[in-house]
Amino acid sequence: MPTIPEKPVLLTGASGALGRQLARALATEGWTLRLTDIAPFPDPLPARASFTKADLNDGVAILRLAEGCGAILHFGGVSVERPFEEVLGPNIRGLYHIYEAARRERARVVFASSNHSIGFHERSETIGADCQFLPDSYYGLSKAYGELMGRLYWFKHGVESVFVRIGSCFPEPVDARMLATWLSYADLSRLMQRCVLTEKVGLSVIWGASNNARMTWWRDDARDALGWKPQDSADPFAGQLAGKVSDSPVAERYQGGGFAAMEYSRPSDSHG
Ligand code: 15L
Repeated sequence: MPTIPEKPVLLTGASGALGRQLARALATEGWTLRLTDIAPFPDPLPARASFTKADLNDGVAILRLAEGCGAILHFGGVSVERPFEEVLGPNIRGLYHIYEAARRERARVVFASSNHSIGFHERSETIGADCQFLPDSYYGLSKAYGELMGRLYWFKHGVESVFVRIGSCFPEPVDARMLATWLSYADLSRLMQRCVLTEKVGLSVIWGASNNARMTWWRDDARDALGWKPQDSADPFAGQLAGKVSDSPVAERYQGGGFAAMEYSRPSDSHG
């Protein structure tokens, strides 16, 4: 089984928290990386990596960056809830530039989607990867849009995609919700390796959470086909975090937590 991709891999959002982790981890595996972000890369450049500052709004820059790449790990764009106008450029137009570049290079896209694309599912539900999109924010809506764009480019152009609906990828879980949603950096890095190195992925969806006992919300994804088995777990943090809940009934009701509660104004008599 190969451990190094044949062609360079483009990583967008390289200067963000997850991008920096992946740049370091994948370079250590011997990968040749092309890093890009709108912000400067804050770390020493890893071996075999180059960095180019670019805006996802700039389609020509993205096409150039992707030249000769076999896969695009798309972690760029706005990563939290922002006003619609701020999400539009990087997350909507930028996605189009990523998929156009992938089409031209016949490259695979690994898209950092989010649990916020389905965040209005209730915590009492268990949903499969083919569940309805229920975005909880403009940010979550942009992730659902990205997954739909991937479907368009697969059926129309044969561009493969893995959509990773990331839960909460942080150094450690920090509240009760993350006892379910936490994804360790190491599990993320191992997942990215499987996303790129698996021979065929077609259209695949992965729930991006570690092996957490409280993760009863999500099931039936493509992990077995990709050969990904999360090894870390939020469980050892349960004692200290189980009581760390928010004071918002809306946040506690829905899988998206605080994102669902933000700017929430639905009258209670409109609930089914
Ligand atoms: C995300 O998609 C965000 O990028 C991250 O900041 C967290 O809020 C995470 O979801 C989460 O749901 O915990």
